[in-house]
Amino acid sequence: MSVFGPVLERARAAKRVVFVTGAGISQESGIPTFRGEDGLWRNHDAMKLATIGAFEENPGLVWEWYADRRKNILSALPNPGHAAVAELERHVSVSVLTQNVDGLHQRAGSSEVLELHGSIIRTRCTSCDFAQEIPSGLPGSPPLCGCGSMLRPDVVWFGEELPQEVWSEAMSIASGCDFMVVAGTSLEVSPANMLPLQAKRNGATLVEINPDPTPMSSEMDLAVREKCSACLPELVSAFESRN
Ligand code: BV8
Ligand code: ZN
Repeated sequence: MSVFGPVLERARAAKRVVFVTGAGISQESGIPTFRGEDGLWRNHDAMKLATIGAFEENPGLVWEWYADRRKNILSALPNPGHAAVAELERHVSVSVLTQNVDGLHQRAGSSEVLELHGSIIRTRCTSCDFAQEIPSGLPGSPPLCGCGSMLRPDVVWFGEELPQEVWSEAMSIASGCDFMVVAGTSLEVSPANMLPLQAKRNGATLVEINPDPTPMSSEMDLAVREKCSACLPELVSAFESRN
């Protein structure tokens, strides 16, 4: 019996599947989560570093922290969890609303990915609209834009608003889906943690994939207490047997 047994029929009948993912789906690619024992919060207080205040106070330290994380991310590979999400597109329409900034869903082949918290692979200017994939080996920490202002990682820091167009698109995708998989996220961070309730309000079936419970586990139709890479490939076969 598949772990997805209780929701198999609804999975097979689904027209639009949405994944809301967090650091947990990338943990098996060797990228530390935020709150786990190997978490980023452990070595640095990421709550303090992932903020505009920290960058204004010590741009060099924040830039180095991101450069360090980016190096690890660029050498990481998508894992079977990311691959299964991408594979599912062969059977049903799939959108990925990710809190991750590591680009691994795209590298695994997912075609519709909304980066709610931006991307560590992109840099943008703190004053003009210059933005680009990180050019390697830029001098300076942080490097300067052609306009003379500092460059910064193109991520959303705590206390910063999510890009308006990304957020409203994510809300409309969540409202329009009939099956949502919440994978690898503690659902601690808002407003991303509002997406599952938005989907549920509009009649979607909610599945949580997380070895640990989250504050929204009681809202889920099914909680799979497993790691993403262990069970997501099984979800794909559930859709496959539909065709
Ligand atoms: C906003 C980019 C409004 C940067 C990130 C009090 C004080 C200050 C702020 C607040 C506050 N209360 C609420 C807030 C708002 C704040 C917030 O939610 N804070 C939380 C911490 C309480 N939110 C914001 O500030 C947001 N903006 O609200 O703006 C506004 C309005 C008007 C004007 C101005 C502002 C912006 C939030 C975005 C922050 N940026 N990332 C960077 O990466 O450096 S968030 C960061 O945390 C990452 O994106 C990460 O993804 C995200 C959430 O964490 P998770 O992904 O869930 O990761 P976590 O480690 O927590 O959990 C991993 C889970 O996976 C665990 O449950 C684990 O069990 C599981 N797991 C582990 N291994 C596996 C697994 N599951 C499956 N398989 C496995 N193998
Ligand atoms: Zn500039």
